Amino acid sequence: MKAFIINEAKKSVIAGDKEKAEEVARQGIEGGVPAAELLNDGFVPGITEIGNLFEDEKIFLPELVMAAEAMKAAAIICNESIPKDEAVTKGVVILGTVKGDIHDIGKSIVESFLSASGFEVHDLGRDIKTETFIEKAQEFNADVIATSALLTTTMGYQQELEEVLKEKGLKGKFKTIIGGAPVNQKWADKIGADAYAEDAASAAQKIAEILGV
Ligand code: B1M
Repeated sequence: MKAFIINEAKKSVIAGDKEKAEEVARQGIEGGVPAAELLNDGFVPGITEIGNLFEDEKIFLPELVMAAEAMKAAAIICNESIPKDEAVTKGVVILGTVKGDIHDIGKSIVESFLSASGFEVHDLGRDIKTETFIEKAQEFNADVIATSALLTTTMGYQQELEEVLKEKGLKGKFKTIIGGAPVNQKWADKIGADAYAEDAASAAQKIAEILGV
């Protein structure tokens, strides 16, 4: 049953079938399949395959958009099923996708994992300017600024954030963590980010590590 649901999840995203993806997500959650498994083993491999087909020009933007809509709808249902831990606050995190970048599916999964792990998360959304990350970090007295970038053309804004924080003398005040498909530890080291996380679960672990909580 579980293997069937997970396979259906993958197929629904590849088919760009939003209604089916929502139905499979609900069935999976109600049937006791953990949201993380539904996402990691079903929906995410589906959207990854679509990304590869798009890169190889075997499908085009309309199909990519339809698959993304199916993926996003399913991710919303999975994310909602992840319980938020409001009893404790391990730290305040400002989260968003950087300027010029509208990819937000992975960022929203990160939000769910961080909230479930006891962090107070202020998700600014996508296409967020460097100045806005800093203003919001000051407004909410944040511990961490967490940025997602999915494009090689936008990951430079993660570097800009480090530079502006330094210029403003705020580099030590706010820790930074970066993520997103084209990003890696080497990039984090190069730009001077405090941490890099490959996925949503490790984002929660890495933030706990850098804050020592
Ligand atoms: Co776009 N896109 N896209 N896209 N898209 C990519 C990124 C691409 C790799 C596809 C490809 O060609 N193979 C390619 C980028 C190439 C490059 O930069 N070199 C690409 C392109 C080119 C584009 C457009 C330029 C296409 C066009 O218009 N011609 C355009 C850009 C728009 C813009 O941003 N300005 C575009 C548009 C879109 C859609 C709108 C159709 C849609 C996004 C919808 C949305 O997000 N609301 C979309 C999608 C869906 C993808 C792919 C297929 C899937 C992304 C995704 O959601 N993955 C993607 C291919 C790919 O990545 N394989 C692709 C699932 C998600 C769960 O994973 O986001 O990686 P991910 O998040 C993971 C980890 O990365 C990590 O944890 C998450 C969960 O485990 N993580 C963090 C993410 N952020 C983190 C932050 C952290 C820590 C971990 O701490 C802060």
